[in-house]
Amino acid sequence: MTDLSPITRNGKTLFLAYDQGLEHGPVDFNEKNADPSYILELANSGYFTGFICQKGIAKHYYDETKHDVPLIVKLNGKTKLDPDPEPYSPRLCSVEEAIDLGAKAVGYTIYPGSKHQEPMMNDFARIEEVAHTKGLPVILWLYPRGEAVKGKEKSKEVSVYAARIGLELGADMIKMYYPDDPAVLEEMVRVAGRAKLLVSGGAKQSDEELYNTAKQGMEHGAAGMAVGRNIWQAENALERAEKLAKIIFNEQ
Ligand code: FBP
Repeated sequence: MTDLSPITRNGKTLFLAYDQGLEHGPVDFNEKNADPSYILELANSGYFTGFICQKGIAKHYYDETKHDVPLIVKLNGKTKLDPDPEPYSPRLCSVEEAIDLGAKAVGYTIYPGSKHQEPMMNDFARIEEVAHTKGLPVILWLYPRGEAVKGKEKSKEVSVYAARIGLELGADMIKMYYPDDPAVLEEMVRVAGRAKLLVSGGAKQSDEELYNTAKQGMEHGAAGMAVGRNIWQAENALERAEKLAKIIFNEQ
């Protein structure tokens, strides 16, 4: 079993995600949060068990002597400029390069249902093998997409199948959207077995909505959250981080 202690607290997880500059483009940013130094300050506040970014941000901004928050390098990614409705996320970084940058874990996205799922699965298999040989936890983003699952991305059938894919492929943690139904989440957690399920933050939510997502997720078996925009786009980013940490780590 991979040692997950470097990226968990009380066995639970709260990651700050900052790969949206590649995935969505600068449209997500304002002057303050376009600056990776500001995001790393937030990530280093003590509330997070990991900071997720692409290799360029890690290379230019992450400093192991200054930042205590564990680094998680995303090994693949895509842009919104690609017109293909069947998403493909190519590999952009190796496990070895991520380790050299200081990574304590690596991340990878697969889009189950996409016509291109096979090369992503093959690539992930290689990454999983190398990372685990080196003792690094592997986090798999599983976002059902493409014509085959259109309109069913958050359905019980597809969500539960996608969660199981994470276990079958050897991920330590899987990151998925909250399915909007606690019973479906429980089923996803059940079929994911020993692969821990993390709930994604998604687009803007109010304070109450965000805390409710966290509470519901934790009550129904999730092992934590990976949040991006709902933290660093918020005026009260640190207050939100503190509150999420209390919910997730069960600290009063
Ligand atoms: P957010 O909390 O900002 O949604 O980030 C989570 C995340 O998984 C990021 O890691 C990734 O960049 C983004 O969502 C992908 O969003 P999508 O593919 O849904 O546009």
